[in-house]
Amino acid sequence: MISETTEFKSICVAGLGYIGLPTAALFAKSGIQVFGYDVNPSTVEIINNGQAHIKEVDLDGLIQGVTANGMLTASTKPSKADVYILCVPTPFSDNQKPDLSFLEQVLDDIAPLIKVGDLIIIESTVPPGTTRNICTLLEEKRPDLKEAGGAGTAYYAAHCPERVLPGRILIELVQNDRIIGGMTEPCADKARNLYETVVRGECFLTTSQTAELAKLSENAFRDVNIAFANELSVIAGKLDIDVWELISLANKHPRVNILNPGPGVGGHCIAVDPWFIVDAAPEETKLIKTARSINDSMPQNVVERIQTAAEKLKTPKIACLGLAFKADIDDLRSSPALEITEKLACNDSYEVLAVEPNIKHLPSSLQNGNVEFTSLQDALKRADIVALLVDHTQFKRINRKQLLDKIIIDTRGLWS
Ligand code: SAJ
Repeated sequence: MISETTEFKSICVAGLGYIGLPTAALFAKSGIQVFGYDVNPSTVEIINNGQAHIKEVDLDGLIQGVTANGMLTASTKPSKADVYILCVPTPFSDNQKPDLSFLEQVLDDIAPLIKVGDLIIIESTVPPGTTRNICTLLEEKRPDLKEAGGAGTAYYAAHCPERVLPGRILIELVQNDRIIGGMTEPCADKARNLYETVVRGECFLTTSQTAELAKLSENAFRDVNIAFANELSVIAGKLDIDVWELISLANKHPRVNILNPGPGVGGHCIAVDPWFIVDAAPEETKLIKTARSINDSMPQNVVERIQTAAEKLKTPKIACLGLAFKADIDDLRSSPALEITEKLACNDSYEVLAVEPNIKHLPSSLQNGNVEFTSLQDALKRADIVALLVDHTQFKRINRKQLLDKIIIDTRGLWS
């Protein structure tokens, strides 16, 4: 049923990934007709069959419901709508420059469909100034929109960054506060009206450029703080001090809250977004750059610890527990655990036992001779060295007696 309380009757969501699909489903559930659009035909097929192609808490049931009642349909082509929400990836290229090609492709696709009064929202994380540049590009493709007054008059445009945590996406999409960065004030007002149909958190209005930098700053803040914890773990290792005890004691101070060290920072957000700030202000980002390089050096640091332990053994059997970039998800993108396992797999004298309860097959980068995809119990039985790379729930339940005769490399502080 189409909601009677909203001025928006239809939304076209571009990019049906970790953000686009839950966002599309949530709006569809609120009673707005949603047309999802993704370049990947198999993604489209799976969604139209009523399933989610990604693993996320409670998403399967939601997709089943909104596709069954026709409120969400997926296609490889965009459809005309009142609102266009852009949720495509914005990675960086090899030289750490932002790659906005997916965003520009979507703009090419939707530009002919946009009509006077439509709202365009960029949810993808983007470098400062991108929303303005996208509007300029749109107006080059559609001079009629420029002649009719451009952004804020002929059409509306805003950057409304997503801020949700994988594993809690459906909860956080509704509960988190939202930054609404309008190209103009009427643009921000219009975008707020849209989000207020599903968001229970507060919507804070600002300019598109401030919203862009705010989103990048959130992730850079976390990156810098994790880098501090990681640097401490290297220092503590050198001084033979237990970093977990150290941090827990330091955190007893009322104004200290050190994050958790780990095998590095993965995923497609925190490990990427700080580079967008560096690109915008290369000379002024010394701390942000250093944090990135500390976090990027952690997988190699873990590999060296495992190599040192393996030197004592004739034919080392190494269990790599976890491949995902963090606990209880199936996402292997930029995963430090995967990078560590790949590096170990390059050594022919090792037998590598890879355990990842959230996936069904090994990724292609690990499909070579000395890596075996196996169960947790099998790996624990056979391994000489157990490297805990991800703190998945299943690993938290391991009976400590099973580890007594093993060399343990615990990168997550589970067995400290
Ligand atoms: N990590 C640590 N130590 C910690 C916390 C995290 O090593 O104390 C590692 C994780 O293991 C993982 C990486 O950092 O490899 C990133 O994990 P995360 O849980 O910190 O963040 P993401 O990438 O899942 O989601 C982040 C969130 N941003 C912030 O918390 C500021 C999320 O709210 C954003 O929506 C998301 O990025 C995004 O899409 O930008």
